[in-house]
Amino acid sequence: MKIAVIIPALNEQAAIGRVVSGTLPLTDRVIVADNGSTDQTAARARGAGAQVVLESRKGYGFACLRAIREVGDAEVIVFMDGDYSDYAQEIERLVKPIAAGEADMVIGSRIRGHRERGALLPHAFAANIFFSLALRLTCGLAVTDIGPFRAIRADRLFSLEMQEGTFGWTLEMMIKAARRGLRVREVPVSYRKRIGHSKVSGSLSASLQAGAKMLQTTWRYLR
Ligand SMILES: Nc1nc2c(ncn2[C@@H]2O[C@H](COP(=O)(O)OP(=O)(O)O)[C@@H](O)[C@H]2O)c(=O)[nH]1
Ligand SMILES: [Mg+2]
Repeated sequence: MKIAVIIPALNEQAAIGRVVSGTLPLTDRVIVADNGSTDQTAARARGAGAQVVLESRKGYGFACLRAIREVGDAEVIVFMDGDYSDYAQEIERLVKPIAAGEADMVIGSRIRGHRERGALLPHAFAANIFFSLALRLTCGLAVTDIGPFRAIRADRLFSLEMQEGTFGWTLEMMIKAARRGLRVREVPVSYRKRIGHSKVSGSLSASLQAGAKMLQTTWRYLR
């Protein structure tokens, strides 16, 4: 299947070149969604061979919404972080159940996979378990993580009519997928320590803000 990879990125100049060059040979198209980085992220992504789209509205979801307009004829869309935490070789593992016709969306679980020490900070670990449990209880989704490293059939993603501009994006996708009867699977993925500085879990205020957005999103789409 034709695979497009979307990488939302904010000030990831130290990591993005490596992420793109590791991903490009394994896929058909790599799109970096730059959210107004003030460093060399866009230039380095382009230099490594990615297509770069710019989104001025701040937010992980807005960057993803902008990038999905560029996937062309891709049949599967993979979302991956730009900080070198995810293993590009594992894209195959995410896409396999979709290519086999067994799933519409596959979530990479860092909880079930191998984590390098310190890669997923304790509060991020706890938050992901919490939201997974909430989805299990309310939507019957058998997941252990709200992992951003995931794959979804392109036609199914467009049918979800995604809207969320914030870090709630990943939850919106999962809740809508469950509610609309998409076949959702989870596979273990590995997770290593990022290159560069975390924009979210590394800071208390950003973690609280992201957590609040995730709570709001869960509430909005479950209602
Ligand atoms: N487009 C966009 N990407 C973001 C934003 N904030 C973080 N990211 C990206 O989202 C991914 C996850 O952020 P990261 O800082 O690694 O958060 P953490 O993994 O929770 O510590 C990385 O690829 C970031 O570059 C944002 O406001 N806009
Ligand atoms: Mg990260």
